[in-house]
This record gives sequence, C-alpha cells and structure tokens, in this order.
Amino acid sequence: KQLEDHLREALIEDQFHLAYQPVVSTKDAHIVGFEALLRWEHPTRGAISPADFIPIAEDCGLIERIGEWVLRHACAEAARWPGNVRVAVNVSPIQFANPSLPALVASAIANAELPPERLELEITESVFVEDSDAAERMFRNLKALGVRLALDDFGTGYSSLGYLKTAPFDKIKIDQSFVRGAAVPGNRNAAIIRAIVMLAETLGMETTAEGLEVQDEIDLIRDLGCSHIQGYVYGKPMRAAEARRRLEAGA
Ligand code: G
Ligand code: G
Ligand code: MN
Ligand code: NA
Repeated sequence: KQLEDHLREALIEDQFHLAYQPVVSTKDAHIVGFEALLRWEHPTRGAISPADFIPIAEDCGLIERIGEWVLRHACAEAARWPGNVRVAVNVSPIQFANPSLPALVASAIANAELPPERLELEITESVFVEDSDAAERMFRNLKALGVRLALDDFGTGYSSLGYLKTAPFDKIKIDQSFVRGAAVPGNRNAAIIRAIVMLAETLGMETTAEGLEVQDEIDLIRDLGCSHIQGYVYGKPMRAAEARRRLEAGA
C-alpha cells in the first residue's frame, strides 16, 4: 500500500492529533499562544513526521481535508483556553490557493465560538510566487474575518520583500536557521535578525524567533528585540491536555 492510502485511512480512523508548542512573550515569558502541529501515529509504522507526509498530502489532494481537520480541531481546543491565548495553524500553499479558504476559516471559528483574533494563520513566502494578485486578494479576505496572519519561515524562501509593502501580516516568524549559531560571537545571524526585527517594527508587525533551545539564545533574542520566542527552551510540542495544564500553572 502507498503512503497515500495510509493517509486516507488516517483521516477515517482518527490517527491524527495536534501537538501544541508554547509561544511566549520575550518580556516576561508568559504564554501568549501555541502553534498547533500535526502528528500522525500510524498503528504499525509509528510516528510519521508532517515533514514527510504533508508534501504527499499536497500532491494527492488530501491536504484540503487534512487542513480542514487541523483548523477545526485547533479552534475547538483554543476555545477552551483562557481569554486571550491564541492558536497558530499552518496553512499549506495549496489551501491558500483555494478561494473557499475564507469560508472554511469563518466556519471553523464560528463553530468553535472562538473570537477571530485568537486564530493566527501561518503562511509561507511561497504563496507569492505563483499569482501575487490572487495572494493579496486572499490576504484581504482572511483579514476581513478578523483573524491574524503570520509569515512563517521568514528568510528561507523567495524573500522578495516586495510583498511586505501590501500583505497585511501581523507577525513575522524568524526561521530557526537564523537563531542557530546566532549567539556565537562573530556570527552574522544576529545582524540579520536585528534587521528583520527593525523591518517588522517599522511595519507594525510582531516577531517570533523560532527554534530557541538554550538560555544563551533567549538572552540574545531579547537583546535583538524580538517580541516573542518559540522553541524547546520553553517547551516542545505537547499534547492538548498538557498545554492546558501549562496554562493553568500560569507558566
Ligand atoms: O512539527 P514539526 O516540527 O515536525 O513540523 C515539520 C513541518 O511540518 C513544519 O514545516 C511544519 O510547518 C509542518 N506542519 C506541521 N503541522 C502542519 C499542519 O497542520 N499543516 C501544514 N500544512 N503543515 C504542518
Ligand atoms: O515550519 P514551521 O516553522 O511551522 O515548523 C516548526 C518546526 O520546528 C516544527 O517541526 C517544530 O517541532 C520544530 N521546532 C520547534 N521548536 C524547535 C526547537 O527549539 N528546535 C528544533 N530543532 N526544532 C524546533
Ligand atoms: Mn509554523
Ligand atoms: Na517556521
């Protein structure tokens, strides 16, 4: 059997779950939200990484149904969290190209009774490559719903910067490849992060530094002015129940 057939089964047989990774404020380390990350536990093959199966789901057309599953589950979970804690959901470029995405997002937040500003959609630069007019229309339609938009993996893709003029992002997520090594003296990544933060601030956008693993990186990222931090240093992606416990513990 092909992985594609296993994926179809996974949807029907409830083999997916979401893991939630904390995103904390740089200022005082309180949790402002979680990124929802898809996990697949196959009954015999064990855990399969989204890095491996998302591309296949995109190729065989299953990403639409999987993406809908993710969106609805993430919104339902976030609706149980205290007042202003957000959930971030990764949106595939294939989903983004589908004109029905705003209707799906509207339905997901309405069903979950989640205030729209508590949902953040993470989108990568690649959506600008094919048809940037269509991309900008989509951004406006999503913004009109009141949800937040984040530019994911910033700096790793096509980075034309031109789209930052008009695309209504609320946040730039600085890819972990820039954080790695940034605390080493003489490393140029710190200068790049500083420039991205200045750019984002000028445009009124927040910044999340991704993939922080050690305390040194926290100190550096604080100095560089990033507003938010995400990484193993504050928590690996965790089960929904554990995320709720973290919120109750207030840390
Ligand atoms: O969670 P992990 O660390 O393994 O993620 C690997 C990759 O899979 C990342 O690029 C991440 O953005 C992507 N990913 C995780 N969950 C989802 C999801 O629900 N939808 C999409 N489109 N991508 C996801
Ligand atoms: O592409 P995207 O940024 O959505 O994917 C985030 C990926 O980064 C997930 O696979 C997540 O598990 C992973 N991740 C999150 N924090 C860390 C970290 O501190 N170190 C490493 N190596 N990976 C991380
Ligand atoms: Mn992401
Ligand atoms: Na990212």
